[in-house]
Amino acid sequence: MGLLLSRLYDALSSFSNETPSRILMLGLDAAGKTTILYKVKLNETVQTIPTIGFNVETVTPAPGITFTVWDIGGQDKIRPLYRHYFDKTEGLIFVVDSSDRDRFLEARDELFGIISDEHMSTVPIVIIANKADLPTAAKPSELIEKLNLHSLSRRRWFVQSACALNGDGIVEAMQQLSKMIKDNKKMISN
Ligand SMILES: Nc1nc2c(ncn2[C@@H]2O[C@H](COP(=O)(O)OP(=O)(O)OP(=O)(O)O)[C@@H](O)[C@H]2O)c(=O)[nH]1
Ligand SMILES: [Mg+2]
Repeated sequence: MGLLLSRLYDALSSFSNETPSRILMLGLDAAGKTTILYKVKLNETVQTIPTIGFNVETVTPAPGITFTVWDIGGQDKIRPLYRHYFDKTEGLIFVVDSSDRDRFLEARDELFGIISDEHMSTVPIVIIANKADLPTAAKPSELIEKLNLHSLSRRRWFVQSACALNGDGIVEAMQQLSKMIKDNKKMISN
């Protein structure tokens, strides 16, 4: 009965007029951000080209969760523009190509640069360890170490292994982010 009620609640809340949470999806170029966005939006694996500027879509990855996701191009020339999108962000999805070990340091520096901004100081983060289908992909535990994530004290974060091509792990990542955003709001309102 409890399960039935909670499913009913989820179904009803998916029709609610609740304002979508504002989510930023960032990460180095070619990490897979745009592929993830359109997998969630269209349930299709789209052919992408490098994003110059941004894509923005409102998505409902699971019942009761509505996000407006801003996917900003990750090329180094564009990254200085990130800060213009920070204000009022409620959650950060940071996408990493988990097979590209040569760029883990660059990804780490980029992530820590983003979250050092005052507008991002309490924003929860889901790190998507993307391209988990590739044989050389690092496991979340390796990524946690290489990205020095344990140093993120007093902030909610979670690492989700995923493959944007077939969608594995993407809904789970969004559910985790939604949960952390709700927990953050509860904490702030208490
Ligand atoms: N094998 C594999 N390839 C992926 C996966 N996700 C994305 N790709 C590929 O990675 C390449 C880059 O993907 P994009 O989604 O364009 O990357 P992006 O992060 O949006 O890149 P920018 O727009 O330049 O910031 C494309 O060729 C995708 O097909 C994945 O999970 N596995
Ligand atoms: Mg892109």
